[in-house]
Amino acid sequence: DLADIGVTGLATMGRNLARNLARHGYAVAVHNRTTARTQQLIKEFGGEGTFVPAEELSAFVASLKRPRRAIIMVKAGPGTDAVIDQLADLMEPGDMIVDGGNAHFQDTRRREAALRERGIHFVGTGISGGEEGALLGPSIMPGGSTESWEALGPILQDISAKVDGVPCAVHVGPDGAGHFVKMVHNGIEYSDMQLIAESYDLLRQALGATPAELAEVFREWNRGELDSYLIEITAEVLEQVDAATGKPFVDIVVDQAEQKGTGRWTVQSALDLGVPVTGIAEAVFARALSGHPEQRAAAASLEGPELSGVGERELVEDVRQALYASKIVAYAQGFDQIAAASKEYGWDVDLGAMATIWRGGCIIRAKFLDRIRSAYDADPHLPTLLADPAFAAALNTAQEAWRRVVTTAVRIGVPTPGFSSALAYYDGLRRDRLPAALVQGLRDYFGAHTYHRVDREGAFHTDWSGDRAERPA
Ligand code: NBP
Repeated sequence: DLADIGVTGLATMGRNLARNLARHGYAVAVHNRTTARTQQLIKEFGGEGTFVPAEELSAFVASLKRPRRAIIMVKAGPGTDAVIDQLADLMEPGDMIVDGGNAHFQDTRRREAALRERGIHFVGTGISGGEEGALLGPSIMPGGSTESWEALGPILQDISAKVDGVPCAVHVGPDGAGHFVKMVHNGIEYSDMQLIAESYDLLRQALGATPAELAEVFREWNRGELDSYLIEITAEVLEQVDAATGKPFVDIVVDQAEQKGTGRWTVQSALDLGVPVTGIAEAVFARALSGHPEQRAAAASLEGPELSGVGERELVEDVRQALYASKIVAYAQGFDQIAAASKEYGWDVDLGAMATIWRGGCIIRAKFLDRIRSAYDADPHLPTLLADPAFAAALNTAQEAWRRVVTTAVRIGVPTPGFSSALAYYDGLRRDRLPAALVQGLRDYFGAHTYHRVDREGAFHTDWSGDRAERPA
């Protein structure tokens, strides 16, 4: 019998995705470059459903029903190109190749265009939720053609996470749209984690609180509007005690945060699109700063204020509000970036639907996303999430606490780039006049770049080096 769908690349993610498919009743062809992994899957989990193992890629392709549906789950990069080439040579027009790895969306656009020439559907698909999500239900963000979504959508929705019965999988848009949205998801994840880390750091330094006490604070926060997977696991990580030393786990971990690159990609793309994703950028840079021990050692003797025991208990609620407000800003920026890319590449992404599919399965899953969905339901053309009445009300409530938190952090010398830059963005966006007027004036002075007037149409230039009279440009 022929398989309904196939998975090639059976490391952590591919293996669990194949099992998820089999558990949902699909006959799954399985293949891996190194055959031992395929054999291991059949040996350990063969009883979970119908697997059709293949040693050679040609046998794998031959075992698929037409039109063929093959999911690639290999390490992103040149390996993916190699596997796509091999698969495409074995396939026929109308067949579908799904790349479930973390590819860069520009690679996905290139691959999609090349395969489209050959009549093969290439479906770059963001999959979030890590190992557990792949097995129990991830959030799935497929790009590619509408025809491919018709053939793949029901299967992907079947194996995805569900929230209130709604699958966390929708067709994001053509070509690279799925991988783009997955990239921004990861960027937002960076920002969420940075804001959590700043909250922890500030409360620990200002109150002299222990990690175990702070675990309780996060647990409490998880009962309110901050309810989310990342806040929940923060409590678990903070209360963990190292068995070897008896110290808090967080104190025995080297304080250098690593990154695989999707946060950096998000910021690079935002720079190209001209979208200020300051929350994500600060999170990426904070990790980069942590990763320079030689500079940190060289700067360690620089002076700062006294650190500990200077805060009041009210600071806990203030920090909660600052975290929530900064989170709204970071998401607003991330959604702006998706909107800008959607326009640039003609994707027509439904922003509310993105909030919907991130509610379950993925790392940034949170109650909060329901609010974002409601905001776009109420106004699909919302210029910024900050202007949604519910978010505006939340920001108005939080802004005083947010300022106190940033002030306290500056006063005691605890770096809070996430909180501070989010507040600066908030203040920048709400200002009626920005000093950009002066910047533009300077540009006209040294480079004759011209300016527009507030009271008349047209571009103007002042003859700065001559009579300083204004002329139409
Ligand atoms: P890895 O990213 O560790 O990749 C290992 C797999 O790639 C193995 O099956 C390996 O085959 C195969 N492979 C490589 Br490497 N080069 C190959 C080549 N030239 N030809 C054929 N196969 C090749 O696996 P993973 O952690 O399961 O992740 C898979 C994808 O999913 C990645 O793109 C990752 O970014 C993405 N992703 C991962 C997570 C996560 O939480 N881990 C979450 C979301 C997305 P071999 O067995 O023969 O060496």
